[in-house]
Amino acid sequence: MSTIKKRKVSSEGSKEFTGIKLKAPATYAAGLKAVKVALDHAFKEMGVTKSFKGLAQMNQKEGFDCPGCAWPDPEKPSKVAEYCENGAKALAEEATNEKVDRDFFAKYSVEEISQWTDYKIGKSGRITEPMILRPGKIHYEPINWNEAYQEIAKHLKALDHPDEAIFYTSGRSSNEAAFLYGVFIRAFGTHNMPDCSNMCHESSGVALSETLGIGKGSVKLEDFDKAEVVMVMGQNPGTNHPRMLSALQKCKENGGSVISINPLAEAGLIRFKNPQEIKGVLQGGEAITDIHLQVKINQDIAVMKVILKRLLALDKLKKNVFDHDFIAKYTDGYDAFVEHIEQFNEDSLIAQSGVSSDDIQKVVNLLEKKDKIIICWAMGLTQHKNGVENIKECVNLLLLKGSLGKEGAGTCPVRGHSNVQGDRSVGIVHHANPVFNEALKKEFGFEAPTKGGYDVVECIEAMHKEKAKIFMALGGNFVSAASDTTYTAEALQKCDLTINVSTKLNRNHTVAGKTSIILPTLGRSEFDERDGKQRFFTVENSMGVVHRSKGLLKPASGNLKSEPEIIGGIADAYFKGKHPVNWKAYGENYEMIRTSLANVLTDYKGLEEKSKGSGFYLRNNVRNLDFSKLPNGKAQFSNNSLPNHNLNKDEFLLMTIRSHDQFNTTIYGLDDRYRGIYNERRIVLINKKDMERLNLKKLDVVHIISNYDHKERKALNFLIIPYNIPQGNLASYFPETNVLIPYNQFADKSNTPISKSVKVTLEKVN
Ligand SMILES: Nc1nc2c(c(=O)[nH]1)N[C@H]1C(S)=C(S)[C@@H](COP(=O)(O)OP(=O)(O)OC[C@H]3O[C@@H](n4cnc5c(=O)[nH]c(N)nc54)[C@H](O)[C@@H]3O)O[C@H]1N2
Ligand SMILES: Nc1nc2c(c(=O)[nH]1)N[C@H]1C(S)=C(S)[C@@H](COP(=O)(O)OP(=O)(O)OC[C@H]3O[C@@H](n4cnc5c(=O)[nH]c(N)nc54)[C@H](O)[C@@H]3O)O[C@H]1N2
Ligand SMILES: [Mo]
Repeated sequence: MSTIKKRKVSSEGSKEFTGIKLKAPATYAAGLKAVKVALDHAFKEMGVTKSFKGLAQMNQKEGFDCPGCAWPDPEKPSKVAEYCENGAKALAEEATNEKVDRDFFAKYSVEEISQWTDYKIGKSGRITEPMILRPGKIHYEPINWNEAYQEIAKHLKALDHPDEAIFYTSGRSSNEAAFLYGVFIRAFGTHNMPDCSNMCHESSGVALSETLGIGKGSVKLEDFDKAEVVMVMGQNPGTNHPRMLSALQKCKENGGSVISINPLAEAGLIRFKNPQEIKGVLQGGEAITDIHLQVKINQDIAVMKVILKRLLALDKLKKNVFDHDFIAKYTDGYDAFVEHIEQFNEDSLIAQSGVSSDDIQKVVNLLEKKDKIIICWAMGLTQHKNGVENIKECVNLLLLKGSLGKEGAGTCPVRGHSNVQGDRSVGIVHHANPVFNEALKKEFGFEAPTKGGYDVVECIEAMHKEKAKIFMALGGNFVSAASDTTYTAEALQKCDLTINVSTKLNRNHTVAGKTSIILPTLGRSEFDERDGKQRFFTVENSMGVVHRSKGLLKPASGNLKSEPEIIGGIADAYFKGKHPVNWKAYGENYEMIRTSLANVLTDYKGLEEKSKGSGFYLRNNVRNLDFSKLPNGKAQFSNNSLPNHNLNKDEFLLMTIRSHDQFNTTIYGLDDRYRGIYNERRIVLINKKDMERLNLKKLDVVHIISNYDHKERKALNFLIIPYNIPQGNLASYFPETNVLIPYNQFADKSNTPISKSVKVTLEKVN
C-alpha cells in the first residue's frame, strides 16, 4: 500500500522538465515521416499484428470509424489505408496492450496516481473491470456490474430532485448509446445534459441556427473538389484533421485557392506531402495556402470587416460583386448590415487586426469574382467571448456572395470528436424541446421534463454550490477538459457520487466524488457481440452522413460492457421494471434502439438499411435554401461588434491549443513535431520582440498568471520559446493551462469557455 499524499487535481506546476529539444518548425505536414511516426506509435502500443489488423479496417466500409476526429470518409476509400498519422495514434491509444486492472489499483492509491502527469496516467492503459472508490478510501476496489448498478440506483433514488444529477457526454459515443442515454436521462426527469460540444462548437451551433436555421455545416466532402476558394480560419488541420489536407489538395488541383487566417503559420496549411501518393512521398509535396493572414488572436472580426467593407465598395461601383438576386430572395437584414459595416473606420480595423492592408487586399481581389466559397473553422473562432459573432461574420460573407446551397460553397465547422455531431442530433441537448418530448411520449409512454438543464459551465457551478450531487460521464475527462481546473475539481469532489464510463484511465477518475465508480466500456475498434452475433452501431460525421461502424479487435478484457448495455443496466436498476420502457432489452438490442430512434426522429427513418455502405445524408435545410423556420422565412444578416480586450501594457492574450501529440486530454507523446518542439509540454510561444521588451531569454522559466475579478490564477513553470506569433499574443497547450481560465468567462449565448483568448501576464522565475 502506498503512502497517502494530498490529491493533486492537474499535472501543471512541477519544477521538473522533461528535456526539451528545439528544431526549426516544419515546412510541410504528413509525408513519409508521418507514416513512420504512426507505425511507431501503433507498434509500441498494440504490437505488429494487431496494428496491421486494426489499421487495415479503419474507415473502410465494412470496418470501424476512426476514433479520432469527425472528418468524413471519401465515397471511395483508398484500398490501402484511409487513415492519418493521428488516426493511427488514436487507434493505438485505444487498442493499447497496457491494462489497468485490480492489481494496478491495489498497488497505486488514488492520491499517488493523481501526482502523475496526464501523459503518465493515460499511458497506464485500459480499464478492465468495474471499480469503486468507497467513502474515505484511497484505493479503488473491484465491484461486480450488478452491484455497481445497484449502488448508482441507490444514490439516484436518494436525491431530492432529479435536477440534482448531472449526465455529461463526450463525443465518442455512438448514436445508439447517446440516444438511449438521452431517453433515460429524460425518463429520470432532468435535462442536465452538459456535453463536450459546450466547450467546443457550441458557438457554431448557436450562430448557424440563428442565421441559417441549422446548427451544422452545409458542405459535403465533394464540394471541396469544386470550390474556388476555401478559407480555413482558426483551425490547424495538419494536426487535428489531417485527412482534410487531401480535400484541400484536391481543391488546389482543380484550380481553387486556399486562404488561411491564423495567428500561427501552421505546417499543414503551408505544404502537404500526401503519403498515399507517390509524388507526396518522393517530391516536395504541394503548397496548400495561397494567402496567409497572420491575424492577432481574436481579431478575425476586424479582418472580416475590412474584407466586407472593400467588397461592398467594389460592389457599389461594379454592381456584380455580390449576388443581389440571392440577397433579395433568401436573406433578411441586408440594408441594416450595409449601414452597420459602413460605420467602421478601415484604418483602425486594419491596425487592430495586425494584418497588412496589402495582404487583406489580396483576399479581396480573390473573393471579388468568386462565389464558390467554403469557410472552414474550428476552435480558433469558437472559444472567445464573441465566438458566436465570429461565426456570424463569416456567414455574412457567404450570404453576400450567395455562397450557400450550391456546389462548392457553404459553411464547414470542422467538428472535433468522431461522433460529437451525432450525439447532438439524437438528443444530447440540455434545452427542452417540446416536439422531441412529444415524440418520446408517443414512442415510450413517459413525460419528459419541460424545463431545460445545465450545460458545462452551469453544471460546474451547480456542483460547487452543492445544488447537484451526482455527476455521471459517458466518456471524456471532465476535470481536465473543463476550464478553471481547481474550481472544477472542488466541484466534482463535493459530489456524493461520480460515475465514469471510460475506456482508459484519466484524471477524472482521481478527482472523485465521495463515492466514485468506474465502468469500463468497449472501444470503437473492438468486437462487440451478443449471443454469438456481431453488433454494429452508427455514427454521424462532420458533414451529416450517418453510417455504420463495426469493431473487430479483441476487447481489452472479457469484463467490458458496451455503452448501451451500461445505460440499460443503470436504468433497469433504477426503475426496477416499474417503467413503460424495457431498459435491459434496449441496452442489449441496438436494432431496437435504432427502430425507436427512427420513430422519434423521422430523419432516421429506415436507419437500419440506409446506414449500410457509405450511409446517408441527414436533411439539411441550407442545402435546399429553405429558411422557412427563421424570421420572415429568410437567412439572417447580422451586425457584429468588435472585441475589446482592454489589455494593459504587460498583458497578453493567450490561446490554449493542441500539440501534435495529443487528443484533447489524452497525451500521445511529448512532441509537437510540426512546431519543432520536442519532449516537453510546459512551454509558451512568444514573439521575439515581446521577449526583448520583458527581458526574457529562450528557455527562461515563467509562471503564467491570469487575473479576473481580482482573483489570481497561476500556471507554474513554463519554458519560453521564441516563435513566429503576433506581438501581444501567447500560445500554450491545454490542458496544462486550463487552471488559468475562470469558469465564469465564456462566450455570449453559447457559454463556450474563452480558451483561445485568456488575458494573462508572465512572471519570470529566477
Ligand atoms: N490529433 C488530434 N485531432 C483532434 C483533436 C486533438 O486533440 N488531436 N481534437 C479534436 C477536437 S475535440 C477538436 S474540437 C478539434 C480541434 O481542432 P483545432 O481547432 O484545429 O484545434 P486547436 O489546437 O485548438 O487549434 C486552434 C487553431 O486556431 C488558431 N487560433 C487560435 N486563436 C485564434 C484566433 O483568435 N483566430 C484565428 N483565426 N485562429 C486562432 C490556433 O493557432 C490553432 O491553429 O480537433 C479534433 N481532432
Ligand atoms: N483550454 C482548453 N480547454 C479545452 C479545449 C481547448 O482548446 N482549450 N478544447 C475543448 C474541446 S474542443 C473539447 S471537445 C473538450 C474535450 O473534452 P472531453 O471529451 O471530456 O475529453 P477527452 O480528452 O476527449 O476525453 C478522453 C477520455 O475519454 C474516454 N474515452 C475514449 N474513448 C471512449 C469511448 O469510446 N467511450 C467512452 N465511454 N469513453 C471513451 C477515455 O477514458 C479518455 O481518457 O475539451 C475542451 N477543453
Ligand atoms: Mo472539441
